[in-house]
Amino acid sequence: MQIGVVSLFPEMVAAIAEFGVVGRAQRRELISLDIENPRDHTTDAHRTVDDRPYGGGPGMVMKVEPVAAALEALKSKLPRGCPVVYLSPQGGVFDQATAKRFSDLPGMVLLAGRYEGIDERLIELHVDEELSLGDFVLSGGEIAAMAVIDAVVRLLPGVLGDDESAVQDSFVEGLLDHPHYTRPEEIAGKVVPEVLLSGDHAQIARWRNKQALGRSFLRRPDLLEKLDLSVEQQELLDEFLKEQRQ
Ligand code: 9D3
Repeated sequence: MQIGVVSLFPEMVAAIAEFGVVGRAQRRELISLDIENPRDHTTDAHRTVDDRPYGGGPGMVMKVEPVAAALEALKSKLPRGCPVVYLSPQGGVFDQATAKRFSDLPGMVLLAGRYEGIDERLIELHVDEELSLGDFVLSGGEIAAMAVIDAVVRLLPGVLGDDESAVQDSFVEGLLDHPHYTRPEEIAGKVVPEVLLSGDHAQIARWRNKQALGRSFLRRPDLLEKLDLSVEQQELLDEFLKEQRQ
């Protein structure tokens, strides 16, 4: 997959391709990452990328011409038809389904804003999709672009090893994960649940499914409402809630 990013802080975005899963994907040439700085596409002596908002008010707005030129530079390097995605608090919320959709594309261009955002005409002329990470305030779009890159790249074929595979047991999809434990067996008076030491793989799977359902019910009821629980899952959840009350 060919990924393009427009950012006034290119070094910040480049860091994503140095570490971990995305770093390995770039070294193995499963992805390419091209970053264009609008400042390198200015034509004035001061290299101006922002200006005051028409209508007044605080803050600055990113100018059309340098951002449009940066976008065009990327579009000439990437496959035809790659979507331009603007990261902004006004976008719909990015989720796993969106990550999956992007992972099926040959490329994508991510546009990270700074200041109060970009001139609205850039959105009308060049942006295909506007996405947010959720209802909190960031200082710019770079961290959001990096989150999208991370979520998408780990879904690409061959990026994850068998050990870390993103392919989940279908039973568990749409739920929170179960708790995890490693050695030692006891620490600070806290012990590992006995079933995990039993070697009974059917019972271990049952316990993990029950924990995933119970935690999802308690912490993220919105996730459970989207699912149609099987009779078996409903029984496991009832059992979790009974044990919870004891
Ligand atoms: C007048 C209020 N403005 C500043 C507090 C609004 C504002 C402008 C620009 C708020 C945030 C930003 C920069 N944010 C992003 O570029 C951004 C973002 C976010 O802030 N939260 C969640 N997802 C995203 S995606 C891009």
